[in-house]
Amino acid sequence: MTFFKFQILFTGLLLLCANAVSAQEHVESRGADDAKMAWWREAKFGMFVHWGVYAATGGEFRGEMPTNSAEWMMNKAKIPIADYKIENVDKFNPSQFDAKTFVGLAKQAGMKYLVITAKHHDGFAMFHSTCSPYNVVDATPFKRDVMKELAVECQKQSIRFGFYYSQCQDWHHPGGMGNNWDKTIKRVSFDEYVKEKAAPEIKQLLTEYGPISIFWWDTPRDMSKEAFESLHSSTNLQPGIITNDRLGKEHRGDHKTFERNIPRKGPVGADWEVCMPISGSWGYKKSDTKFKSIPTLIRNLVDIASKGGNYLLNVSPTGEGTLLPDATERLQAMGQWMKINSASIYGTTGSPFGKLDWGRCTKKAYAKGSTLYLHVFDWPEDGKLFVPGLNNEIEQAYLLDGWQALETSSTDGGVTVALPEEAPDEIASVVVVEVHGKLDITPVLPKPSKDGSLELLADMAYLHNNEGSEDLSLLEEKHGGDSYLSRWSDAEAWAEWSFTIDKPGTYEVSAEVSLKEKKTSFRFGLQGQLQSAEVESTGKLSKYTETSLGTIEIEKAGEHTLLIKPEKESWNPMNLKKIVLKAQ
Ligand code: H79
Repeated sequence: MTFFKFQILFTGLLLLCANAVSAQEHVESRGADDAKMAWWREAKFGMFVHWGVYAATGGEFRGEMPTNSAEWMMNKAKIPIADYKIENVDKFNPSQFDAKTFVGLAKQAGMKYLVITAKHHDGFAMFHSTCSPYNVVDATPFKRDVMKELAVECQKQSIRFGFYYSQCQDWHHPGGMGNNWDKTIKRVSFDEYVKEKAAPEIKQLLTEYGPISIFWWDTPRDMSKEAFESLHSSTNLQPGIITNDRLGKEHRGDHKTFERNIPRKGPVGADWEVCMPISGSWGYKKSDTKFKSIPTLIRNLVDIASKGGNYLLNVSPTGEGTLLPDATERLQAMGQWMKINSASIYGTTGSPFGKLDWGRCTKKAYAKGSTLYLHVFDWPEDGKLFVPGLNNEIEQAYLLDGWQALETSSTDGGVTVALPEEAPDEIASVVVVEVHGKLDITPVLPKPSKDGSLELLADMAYLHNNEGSEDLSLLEEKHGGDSYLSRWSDAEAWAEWSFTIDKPGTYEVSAEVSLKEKKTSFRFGLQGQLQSAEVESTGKLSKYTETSLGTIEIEKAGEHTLLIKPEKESWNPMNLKKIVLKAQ
């Protein structure tokens, strides 16, 4: 080790110690629950597990695959309770299940907590319920309380443990919500279901399974005050337990939830979590090949952390009790990345910057300065990483992988970090920048040039595509130096641009697009004022033309956001190079 490297290592260690001491005081406060939420905010990354008797047939019912997401099979195929018992409950025998290996995988991936479906909407208890024999010990050939095994193992391996419990939908109990297909059910009231099943089961889960850190409700529906109170009060059985916002309508819980979707910005002043399956289905589904790529998964984690949220990534044990190699490989790859880069994730808060062309940023703020973790997705070819708007004095900059020191230079517009030629990681390389004093960042948003026209380029867009995951196809791609929005086959995916203007007024909006099909339609404009537009074929995707979309009114000077959202019924994939706004 050269002396220089040693010095960085030494400073690094000193900083680590200093940070450990001061971290507590300087975590951004979000209110009265700071102490309770501290571990969860630090953790950032958890494993969600959907496991139930639907896995026995991999979501198939008598040779048919009724649903996108296997845990919904009973509902989608309108399976009577008696048939679900024969086809799924009686066949649930996951003899390969080993809690130690399973929890070990979560740990290897760098996950700090695990939340598992104790009971999903099908009503089947994956634990030894004392109030209903419809459970894994009493009703399946397997006869093992898998929740107990996992609870014990998580404690051994220092993984925080939590339960998912479907409190309103229960397609088995005659008072549960959701089952309108099994005509043999002799209905009782929802309150009766709560009294006989939900409340006692929840109480049992919160008293007989050791320390429970999280209770994850799902699909809130209206219920009586009494039912709500009896479910809600049971969480007091575990002091410090964290609950989500899905118990009842308008009940906020401790954190917000985003399902299968990463918000463009984290909600301000709130804790939040994105849950998402690693593949297409939550529960194990035989034919599910929609595994998200390793780059997508790692960049999702980074993206969510850069917005201040947690990532709860779901895996789906099979009917044998194991994960498919597609899942384990991905978890291990995430773990490899975390091994080197986890300091840029754990305990960080969101980015102080707007959109960064090359990737994302997370930060840790201390009394005397801040650490910025620059996650470089697109390694600059000229070796210069420009950090726009950063005015602070730079104490030191280095690569997180190997701690190689990097030169920085400050200019009026920001800081440039000189990078080595090769990216340490193809997916996300972390450049650490330590700055002195309070963060001083000038927001940099695109604004009109002197002639009053404003170009919004493809690489300046925020994409709502879950970081290029397979569920939402829309990518920003580069050809010959220019960026394009492409592969926009999914009408749920959309794009937006933030910018600032000095002069309110009417602006003409045009777009440089290409389109193979006859035409496509979408809505565009400022948030809340979207209007329809249609563009005609350009013959092929490689041929671009500039088309006028119409005019918009911008009433105030300052920051604005322009959106383009596909029209679901009449969308055909178009490529987009840029949007141009011209003052009229
Ligand atoms: O447990 C997972 C889902 O089963 C559950 N929440 C996550 C964490 C969930 N319950 N309801 N919903 C999500 C929203 C409704 C989804 C549906 Fe569908 C759309 C039900 C029927 C169509 C997805 C696609 C599930 C089945 C088919």
